[in-house]
Amino acid sequence: MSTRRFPEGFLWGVAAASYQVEGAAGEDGRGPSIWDTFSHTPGKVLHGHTGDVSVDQYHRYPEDAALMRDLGVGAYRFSIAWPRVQPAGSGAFNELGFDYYKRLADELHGAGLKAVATLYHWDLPQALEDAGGWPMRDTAMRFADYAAETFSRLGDHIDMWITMNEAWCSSVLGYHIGAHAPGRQDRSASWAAGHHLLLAHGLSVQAYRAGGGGAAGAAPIGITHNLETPHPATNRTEDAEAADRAMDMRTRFFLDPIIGKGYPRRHFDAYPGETPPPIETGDMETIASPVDFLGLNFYFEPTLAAAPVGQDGEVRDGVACHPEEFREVPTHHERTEMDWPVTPRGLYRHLKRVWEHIGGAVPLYITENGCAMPDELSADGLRCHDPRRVAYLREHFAAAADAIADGVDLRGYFVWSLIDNFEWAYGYTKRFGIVYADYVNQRRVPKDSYYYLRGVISGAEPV
Ligand code: IFM
Repeated sequence: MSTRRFPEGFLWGVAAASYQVEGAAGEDGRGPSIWDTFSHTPGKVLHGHTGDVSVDQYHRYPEDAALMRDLGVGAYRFSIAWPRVQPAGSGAFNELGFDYYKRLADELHGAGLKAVATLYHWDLPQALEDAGGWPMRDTAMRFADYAAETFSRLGDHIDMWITMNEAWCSSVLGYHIGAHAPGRQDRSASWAAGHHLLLAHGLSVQAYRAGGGGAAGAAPIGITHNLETPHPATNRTEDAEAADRAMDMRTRFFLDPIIGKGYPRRHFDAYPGETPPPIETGDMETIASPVDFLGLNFYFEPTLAAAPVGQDGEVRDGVACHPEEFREVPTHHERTEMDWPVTPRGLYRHLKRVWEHIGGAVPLYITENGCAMPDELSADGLRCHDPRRVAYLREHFAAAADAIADGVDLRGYFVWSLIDNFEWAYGYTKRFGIVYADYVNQRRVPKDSYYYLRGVISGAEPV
């Protein structure tokens, strides 16, 4: 029997994000976001799915809070939809939007949970995208205003703040690859977007420290990244170098400025025809404003090999080219419905490497971890057996416990997700929840993984 333990006070939680679960897209004065526009554009999201209704958490949050109370978690990580509280992204704020998040936080507190709020989980007000979006510096200024107002209106209700979720996705998937809203394809624009997302983070931390945090201004504030610490496919030097190069955009670009190390310049040098991010005097100091913790979203550890530089689809000497000198190689690992490899020991390595990279400067939280599996309801409709998710969680929990035992200051772990939801460009085709969502009648059915997590939290299940 395993003797692994999580420390006293370890914060267990579940996570979700506004556009993925709230629905109520046109209610109570909410403005349109880039994800409304994107999902309503034919061909952008599988089957034309949208977040218009989703799992209707906007109306069903009491039921979801009760599920979390019975689960025994200490916190719910949700996000605030910027266009719900400031419909046009500048100018007037919407009282009804703030009211919703107050009700949600009160319900969570009543259920014995902490309210962990993310200020930006990708739903940029459409009006700001119309004005140029994240590649424009002004968007960071608008975010700082939105953040300051939100701190002062909701400060008494929120126990922990996260400024940004996965700025890599917003900048690279949104402005370079185009698979996410707003669907643009321009690498220089994505670098500018990345810089402005980080600047927006730094400005909002400064606003918070300057006293915008309300009575609860003592709540910790941090940022969540989906960093990658890839594994080289072989021990050949070129593969090790490729794995290291991949860390420039995926990890160093987003993490190093936060810890005061600036951008990895060699990354921009590798693309001489393109424009590096537009950095103004003082920006790097702003971005490096001290945070209280770093949130990490971890799903898998990629295995990378060197690849000849070329366009996607180009093949040279029998090897597929890649625009960035590295390619992901197939491995023996089990794969999830997202076609992501299941690499729990990769989580151990990731935590250790990030912890060493930041020199132990701030505590870590796993703010997302989970998997999409082919879940189905039992014949009687009362259960959902998801043994592969249970195994996935068990192995990742073990890896996290081992990292703690080996010196990493990991303070909490949020499973993604509380409930099946809108998985961005995949619509509702990927189920990440530990609670099954019946999208026809909005019935919630806890999966076996829900009961497993409950056992881990109560101590009944060994890790
Ligand atoms: O659903 C997403 C979430 O919004 C951000 N992190 C990854 C999850 C799974 O793809």
